[in-house]
Amino acid sequence: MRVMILGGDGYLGWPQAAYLSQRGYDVAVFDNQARRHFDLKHSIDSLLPIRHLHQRVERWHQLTGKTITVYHGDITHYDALAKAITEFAPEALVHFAEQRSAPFSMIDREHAFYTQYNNVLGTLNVMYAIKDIVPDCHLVKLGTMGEYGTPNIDIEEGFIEITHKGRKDVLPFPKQPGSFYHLTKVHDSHNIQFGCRIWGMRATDLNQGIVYGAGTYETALDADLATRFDYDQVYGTALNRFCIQAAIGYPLTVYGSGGQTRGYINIKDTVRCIELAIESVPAAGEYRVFNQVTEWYSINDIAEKVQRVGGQMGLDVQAHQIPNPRVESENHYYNVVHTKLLDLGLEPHLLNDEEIEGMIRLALQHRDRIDERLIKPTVNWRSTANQVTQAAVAQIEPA
Ligand code: NAD
Ligand code: USQ
Repeated sequence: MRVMILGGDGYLGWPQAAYLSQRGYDVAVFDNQARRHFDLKHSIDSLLPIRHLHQRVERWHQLTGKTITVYHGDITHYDALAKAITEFAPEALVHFAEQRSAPFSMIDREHAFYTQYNNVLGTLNVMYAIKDIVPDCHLVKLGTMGEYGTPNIDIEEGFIEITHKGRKDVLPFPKQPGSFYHLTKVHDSHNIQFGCRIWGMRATDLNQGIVYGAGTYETALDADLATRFDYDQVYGTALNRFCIQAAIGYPLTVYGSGGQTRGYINIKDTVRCIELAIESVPAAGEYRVFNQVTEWYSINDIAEKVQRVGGQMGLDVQAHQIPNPRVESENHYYNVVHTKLLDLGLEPHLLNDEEIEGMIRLALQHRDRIDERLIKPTVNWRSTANQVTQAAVAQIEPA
C-alpha cells in the first residue's frame, strides 16, 4: 500500500515512516520543516541529536535497503501538496502536519493565528487534494483527546447517544478544548466529518492522548535514525519533561495542584495504532473516530512515578507545585472509552518503571545538551505579553 505521511519529519511522523517502511509499505513523507525552524529561531534543541530528513532517509536505505520518498512542501500551499499527491498517488494519507503545541498557540495573537491558519486551512487543502486527485484515498488524521476537555461524564469514542425531549440520536461528543491549538483539532474534525458526508471521503480521526517515549524499535536501530525528544516548555510534554528534570535535579514542574488527568500513549503504540487504522479501510463516506489512548494519569501520579523511579536510580527528585500558567480544571472526573483500537488488535505497552528509567538514563547520557533555561514555563494563558523561552529573554537581556 502507498502511504504518504504529512509531517513525516516530526516526533511521530518520522518513526511512523520508518515503522511502515519496515513492514513493506511504500512510504513517502511530506514536510515543510516548520518545527526545525522554530527550534533554530528560539535556540531550542531536541534532547537527542537528530539528523536532517534526507540524512535519515539515506541512513534508513543503507541499513534496510528500503526507500522512503521525500517531498518538501507546505500543506497550506496547495500546488506543492497537489503535485506530491498526484505524483505519489497515495492510498492512505496519514496527517501529522500541524502546529501541535498548546503553549505555542497561547503565546499571542500571531501564534494563535498561525496555529489556526496552518492547521485548519492546511487540513482543508488536504481534504480538497483527496477529493480532486485521489478520491478513494483514506485520510488518517491525528486529532487529540484534548478536543473533549474534561467533562463530568465518561468520554465516549467520538459519538454519544442522546435522548432529548423524548427523541433519540447519536451525535458527536461535545467538545470543550483548552487552547487555541486544541480548538484547531475540533475545527478539523467538523470539516472532515462534513467532507465525508458531502463527498464520500473515507476518514479516520484519531483522538490521541499525550505521547511519551524516546523512540521506536526502528529509530533505535541507529543513532542517525533518532526522532526528536522535546523537553522545553513549549513543545515538551509533561512526562518527557519530568524525566529530563529528574536527571538534572530540577524540581518537577507540577502546574497547579496537579490533579489534571490526561490520557497517555507510548510512541510504540502510536505507530501500531496508525497501522491498524490504515489496514481497516472505512467505507466511502464513513467518518470514524478512535480514542488513541491506553491509560490515564493525573500529573501528580506522573510526578510520583518519576520521583520513585529516579529515587531507585539514586537521584534526589523533588516535585514542586508551581502556579498553573494554563487555565484548566485541576480536580475533575476522567474516564475514557477506548475499545476500537483494542478490538482491531492493539496490544498496549503500558507505562512501567523500565520505560521511565530508560528515559531518565537517556537524559543523563545527553546531560550536556540540556538547557535548563528552556524548562520554566513562560507562556501564560492569561497574558498577551508572553515570551517563548527564558533563553530568548536572556538573549535580549543578558544577566
Ligand atoms: P511535531 O511538531 O514533532 O511534528 C509535526 C511535523 O509537521 C513537523 O515536522 C513540522 O515541520 C510539520 N508541519 C507542520 N506544519 C506543516 C505544514 N503546514 N506543512 C508541512 N509540514 C508541516 O509534532 P508531533 O508530536 O509529531 O505530532 C504530530 C501530530 O500528532 C500533530 O498533529 C499533533 O497534534 C498530534 N498529536 C501529538 C501528540 C504528542 O504528544 N506528540 C499527542 C496527540 C496528538
Ligand atoms: N503540565 C504540568 N507540568 C509541565 C507540563 C505540563 O503540570 O511541565 C500539565 C499541563 O498543565 C496539562 C498536562 O500537564 O494539564 C498536559 O500538558 P502537556 O504539555 O503534557 O500536553 P498538552 O499541552 O495537552 O499537549 C500534548 C501535545 C499535543 C497533544 C496533547 C494530547 O503537545 O500535541 O494534542 O498532548 S491531549 O492532552 O490528550 O490533548
